[in-house]
Amino acid sequence: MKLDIVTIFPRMVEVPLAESLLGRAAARGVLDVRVRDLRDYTDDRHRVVDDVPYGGGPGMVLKAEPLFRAVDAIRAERGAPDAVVLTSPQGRPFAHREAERLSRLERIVILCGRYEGVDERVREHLATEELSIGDYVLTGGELAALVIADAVARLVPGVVGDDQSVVSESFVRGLLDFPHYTRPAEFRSLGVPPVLLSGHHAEIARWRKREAVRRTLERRPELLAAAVLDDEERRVLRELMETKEKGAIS
Ligand code: JD2
Repeated sequence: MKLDIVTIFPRMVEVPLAESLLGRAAARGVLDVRVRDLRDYTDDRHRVVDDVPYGGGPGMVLKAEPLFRAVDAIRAERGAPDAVVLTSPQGRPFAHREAERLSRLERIVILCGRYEGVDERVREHLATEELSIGDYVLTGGELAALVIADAVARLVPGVVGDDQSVVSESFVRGLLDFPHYTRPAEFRSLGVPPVLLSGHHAEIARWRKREAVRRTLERRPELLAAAVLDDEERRVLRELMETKEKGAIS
């Protein structure tokens, strides 16, 4: 996968990428990530990327021209992108489904906005999609771009060591993860659920399913509507919902 990230704060993006799993994947050649300084695509002496908003009002707006020129350069050097993602608080919610979709593309560009936002012509005529990583306001698109890059790239085959752990994990199936423990078996007098030490693989699998369903029901019940459950998980869910109802009555 070829990934280009366009920003006025390249170091803010380069450092986390280099330190993470994605840096190692890039080093092995599985991923080809390039961070581009938006100011390199200006044509004035002061490398200006922002301007005052038409219609007035506070704050500045990221200019359209440097962003269009950056994507033109990426197209020339790397081939036509399959997606040009604009990060913004107005975007569609980014979730695991979007990460999976983007992970199947060969060339992706992510544009990081700043200031009060970007010229609307970027949204309408340059970006192919607009995504938001959550309902809170950041100071710019860099952290959102890193979140998207991380979630997408780890789904590219060969980026994470074990492909199996990627397919079996939490959001793929729509349930929260079960609890994990490692050695020692007793830590500051805190134990580990005995079933995990028992060596009974079938019982361990059942316990994990039960805990995953229990946590999801307690913390994120809205996920259950879309979750793909097997017979055992459905049985456990029914059982937990019955005990919950009884608890509510008494
Ligand atoms: C951004 C800003 C509009 C006030 C470019 C914020 C985002 N989930 C998310 N929260 N915030 C962002 C985000 C993304 C890009 C920009 N700002 C600051 N914009 C109103 C402040 C500028 C995502 N994705």
